[in-house]
Amino acid sequence: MSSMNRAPSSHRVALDAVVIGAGFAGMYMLHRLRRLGLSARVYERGDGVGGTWYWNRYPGARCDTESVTYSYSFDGALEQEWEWTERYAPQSEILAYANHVADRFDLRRDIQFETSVISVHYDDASRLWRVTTDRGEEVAARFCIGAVGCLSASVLPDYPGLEDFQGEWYHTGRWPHRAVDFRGKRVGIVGTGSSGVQSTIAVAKEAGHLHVFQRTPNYSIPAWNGPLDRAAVSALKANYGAWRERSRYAQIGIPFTPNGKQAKLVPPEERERDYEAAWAEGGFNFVMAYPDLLTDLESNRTAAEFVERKIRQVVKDPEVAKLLTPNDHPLGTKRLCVDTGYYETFNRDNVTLVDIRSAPIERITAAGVKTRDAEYPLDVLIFATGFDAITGPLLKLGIVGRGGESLNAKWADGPHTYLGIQSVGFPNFFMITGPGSPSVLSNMLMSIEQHVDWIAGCLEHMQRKGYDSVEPSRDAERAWGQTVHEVGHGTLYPHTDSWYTGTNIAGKVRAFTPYAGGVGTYRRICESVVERGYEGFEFSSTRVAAAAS
Ligand code: NA7
Repeated sequence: MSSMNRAPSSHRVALDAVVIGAGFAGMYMLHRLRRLGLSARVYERGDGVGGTWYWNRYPGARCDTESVTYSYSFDGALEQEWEWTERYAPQSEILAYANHVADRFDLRRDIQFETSVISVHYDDASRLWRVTTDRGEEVAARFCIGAVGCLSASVLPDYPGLEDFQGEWYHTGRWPHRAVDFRGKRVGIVGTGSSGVQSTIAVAKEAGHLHVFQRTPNYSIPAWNGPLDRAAVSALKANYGAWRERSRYAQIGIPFTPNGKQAKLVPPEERERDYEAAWAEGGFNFVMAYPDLLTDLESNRTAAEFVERKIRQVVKDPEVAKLLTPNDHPLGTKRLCVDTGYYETFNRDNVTLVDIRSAPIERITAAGVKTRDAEYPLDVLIFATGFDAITGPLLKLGIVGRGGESLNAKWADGPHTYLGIQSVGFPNFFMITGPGSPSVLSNMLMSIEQHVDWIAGCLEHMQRKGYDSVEPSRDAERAWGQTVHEVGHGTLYPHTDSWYTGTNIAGKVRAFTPYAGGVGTYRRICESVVERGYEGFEFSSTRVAAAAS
């Protein structure tokens, strides 16, 4: 698939920009860099575009944001011509869309596939980034853009014995490029986050028997997925611009009109009606039913109790229903799951829920999984055990900035960024949906576009002014870090163990890193920074002595 295939090794190529990752962020970044007349190369470790949607090919993989919303808005013809078939697009269709975009904008000729970046070093003397790949190649570039995604560094549990297992095993985030046959087989899934929920539903339909190993139950909201109504899509497309604009300024990048009430103050019968309506609508907007569900514990409990009642109504075995009922965190503070038929799956005769909180997995054996209480023989074992999220992919790049300071050292106590776009000490290094931006608390495509547009605007500004370097000021970074912390701690998120807070990774510092003030508020902040002459950023030039615009 690669048009650049194997590049000559050990060549030093001077480029304007290197982009790391050819997912939706890297693809659109490349497109914008070209429009600025800049030379760019994208390095991508996979053999195709699509990022998250390239890797997560597990059965049932599907986007939790509706397809008409989770798509690029930068090109009117593109959004008109592409036809989504389902309300929530399956992975295969999103990957087809990514490939369509790559072809349509002729992106592949500047993407080097099957190439991993292994180090990214800033050269103080030349003021260039030196990017090294696993193919022994080193390129020098003025700008480097980390388009590595928030959920791309998959993690396996460290149970002993995996090497002894005689069956097949897979991680959902590294699924093979071939169909895995579950028919008649004994299958185990470890993990009940979004990937576990989606794969459980799909695998249960095929497997001989499925054991779901659950450590922590999470809340799942119905998607009510199904074919898209063509007339409704045509009506939306006739006025797509207005829909996109609403997305851009909505709380999570998905159009929604909040009702403005505090859940806990609403009379119970009225609240029940509101929750029923939100449940019938389905998806993430359930947690938006009242604006205080993620900031007020008492209000949150009202929504949580509603979902808990739904679980009891759907799941026939009361013991299984109890096990599936979350009991250690407010609704939505672990990433909400969105499903079509998850709780119903546990009514099937060929599905067993195994509580590994009370009887933990002790080891993987040749035959299967051994918990404290029993051994489960398996033919296929699926790890839906998640990712080193948000900071993980950036910290794996081996980034060393000005004066030899590594990003890993600088972020040892948690990430420090200005707007989630740049970090002091790493001039001309940009992050797309980095920590300190709404990142995972948003419709990712909308947030990706916003960052790419912002970065492209900044580079254009530098071209106009003759600057060749940009970096935030220490004060701006410190103040933004404080803002992210305060806004985050005004919510219920930081108190829950989750990948949002980094507690799923042993030894990772606990920090709630996304900006939780909303996609729209964040966008306005970024816009006002530009309006004030890139307030908080410091520009310089080897040609023009300048400290700010
Ligand atoms: P998540 O949401 O991190 O879920 C991982 C699941 O795996 C979760 O239920 C974990 O339980 C469980 N897990 C992780 N490690 C272990 C071990 N060692 N033993 C048992 N269970 C374990 O990852 P997903 O891939 O589902 O979703 C990631 C995001 O991708 C998703 O939110 C969407 O944005 C798309 P825990 O809760 O830690 O007890």
